[in-house]
Amino acid sequence: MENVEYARLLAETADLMEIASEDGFRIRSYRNAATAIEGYPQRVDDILADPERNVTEIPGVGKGLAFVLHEIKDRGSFERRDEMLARYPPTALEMLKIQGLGPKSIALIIEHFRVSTIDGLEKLAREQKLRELPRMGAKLEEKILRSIASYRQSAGRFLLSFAVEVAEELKAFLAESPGVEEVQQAGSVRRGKETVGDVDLLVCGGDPSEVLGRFVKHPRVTEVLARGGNKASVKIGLEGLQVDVRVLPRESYGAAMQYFTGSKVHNVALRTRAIKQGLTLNEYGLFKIEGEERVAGETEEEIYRILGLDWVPPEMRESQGEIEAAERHELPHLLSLADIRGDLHMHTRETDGRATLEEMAAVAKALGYDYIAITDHSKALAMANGLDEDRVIAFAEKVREINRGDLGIRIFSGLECDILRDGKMDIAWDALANLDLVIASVHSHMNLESAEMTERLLAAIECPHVKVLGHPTGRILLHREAYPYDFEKVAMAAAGKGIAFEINASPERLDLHSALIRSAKAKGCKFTIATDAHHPKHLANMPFGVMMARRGWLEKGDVLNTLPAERFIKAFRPH
Ligand code: DGT
Ligand code: CA
Ligand code: CA
Ligand code: ZN
Repeated sequence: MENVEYARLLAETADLMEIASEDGFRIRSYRNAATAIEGYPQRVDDILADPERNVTEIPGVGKGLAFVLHEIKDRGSFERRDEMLARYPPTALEMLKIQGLGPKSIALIIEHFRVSTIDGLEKLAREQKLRELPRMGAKLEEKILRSIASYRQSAGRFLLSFAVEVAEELKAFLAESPGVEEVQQAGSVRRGKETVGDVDLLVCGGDPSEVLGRFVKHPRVTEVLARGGNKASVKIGLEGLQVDVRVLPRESYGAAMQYFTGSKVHNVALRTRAIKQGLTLNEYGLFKIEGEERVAGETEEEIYRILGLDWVPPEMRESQGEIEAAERHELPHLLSLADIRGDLHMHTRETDGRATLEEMAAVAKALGYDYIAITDHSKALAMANGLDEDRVIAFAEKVREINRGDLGIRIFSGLECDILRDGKMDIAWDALANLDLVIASVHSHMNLESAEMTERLLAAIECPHVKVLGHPTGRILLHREAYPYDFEKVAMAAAGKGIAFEINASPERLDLHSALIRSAKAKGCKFTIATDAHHPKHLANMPFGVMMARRGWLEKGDVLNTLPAERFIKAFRPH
């Protein structure tokens, strides 16, 4: 069993215990252990199997939890989980994913109506029955119906980061098959879409039946959905992510890459264009309609070239004007990961991060960065032990001191300062003035009306010390929608003041959406890309942020942390 699976059983049980309004301490200890186990570099299975070791070495895992982990390893569940599942069906867990519905309300709904599925919940809201319960009304019913709709849209989709991890592992496995020359990702993973429906892998060379026969026996495969001459579809792990694998000869590999990378709308546009030239395009190649002669197929480049187009980077293949730009030879020269010189959003033990400034700096240095900004939380986030004015000032002083030493990487003193409900900064301006980089972020009151949120953000960027708007729409992929506000108006104001939009590279956020990136760029805004790391390993998430930037057509010049340190720090508004 993988660590994520242990973590999931614990977190799930904590959720059910919350519905049962059990002791908060127990719930927290399960949640903390789940987080620690998920991020632990060694496999719980291996530790449990080793008589020389004890799982209590994992932070947050005490004796009680060690016992639970052993039980999970032995029989795939544990006593408390069984108790909870006897009381509530697993479908109750799904109800927790509906925004606007907390565990207390769910308990009430289950008790009162004996309803514990999303379908049942939807019916109750439609029939206006939820309002019979205390503290529930028409507004909440509407909200629940909206949340159910958005939940259904995201159901069956997975985070890009998870899909990439699975794809990389299977790619390496497939590449070891005899005769295989090349294995590539296609589909939405190659396009860098923030959530994906399934993983598409294309294998070049090798005997299809041999390659696929070996593939379906991979230890992470839990179910074989389909198996054809040159194609197999399987499900992976408990999560049930689908993976499609196709094995192709060299002569049509480029055509298959083009076709299966998509997007569907991009392909339709391309095929229409081919037809106008008397050509037909499919997954086997580009052919003359008359005579069926193959004119291209081995590489994507030749297909685009014969169609009179520059090769279009996969992230742009969404039929958003890229074909017209490729025709005019005006595709942007997209930013790449190697252009990034520093990471600008991260947390340390001072607040809710897991490592020290020095540990974060060492990993950032190993990644080849010239600089980082340490941006812990401000005091409004009391749960995270956010910094008050005194700690802000002391921190800025400490960073000046550190930079006099020889850390080998430049540190900027920063802060992720909460934007209060009224748009004021959570920290007094004269304290903020000591810092190199203030990121302003919303972490509370996310359900304001659009007009009020717009005013709030406009007020926030009035503060002359703010340089970046952090995770600008607050979305949590598959969980929480972006909060609504007049984005264009805020982007216009931000551009005027020299405030950058952050592209948050944390895989659960990937906040900003590509359409908003393009909209902000059109208004003259600049951007930063940053990981929002709470652990040194999160610093490795930068490629996801770069992918989002590429989906938003950004070039090196649009992104401030491509600049050398001295120019970077002067690139924002003047104080
Ligand atoms: P996903 O998996 O929902 O995140 O999105 P994709 O884009 O990976 O979609 P998927 O896996 O269904 O198919 C992979 C690509 O194959 C898709 O982007 C375009 C191509 N494709 C699939 N079905 C069709 C089709 O009916 N027509 C055309 N033109 N292309 C298709
Ligand atoms: Ca796909
Ligand atoms: Ca697919
Ligand atoms: Zn934040």
